[in-house]
Amino acid sequence: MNDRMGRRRFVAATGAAGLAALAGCSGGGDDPTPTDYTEAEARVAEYLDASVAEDTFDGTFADATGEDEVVVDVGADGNGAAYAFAPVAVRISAGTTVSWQWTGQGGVHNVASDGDSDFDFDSGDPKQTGDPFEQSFDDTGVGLYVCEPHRSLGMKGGIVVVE
Ligand SMILES: [Cu+2]
Repeated sequence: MNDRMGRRRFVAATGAAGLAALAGCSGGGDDPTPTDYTEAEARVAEYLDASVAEDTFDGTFADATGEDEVVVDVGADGNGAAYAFAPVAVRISAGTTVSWQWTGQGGVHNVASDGDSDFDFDSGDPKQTGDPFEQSFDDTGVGLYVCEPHRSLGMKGGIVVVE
């Protein structure tokens, strides 16, 4: 009987607050658990915490709301070498263009939407240098993406699009 009640209580705790708590726990450090995540931010944190190195995603979102264009470096330091996106998690306003720019470090990379991303986008074949990949995010939602060659190393990123 006690078991059953405990389980029911756990189910009730899931949702945005539950996800944020889980994301904080899996960080494993002494950092305070972020309790102020929105539901969208919790989705990004859950996606990143599953595999991205702790020194790459520290639970915070770069705030780029109100900007026309945001640059994300492809091949930034993280996940053991130049296997990260920077900023790895960013909050933008609807209508913002994200420009992924290749640093030339860490071999070849690409940008491909992944998981339960609300947006579909794909930069094409992995490359080491070349033109930026630009994508406009005109609706609110969550963008989750991965570098396919470095998926196993945790080269992933997330975007929260707010009004
Ligand atoms: Cu990569």
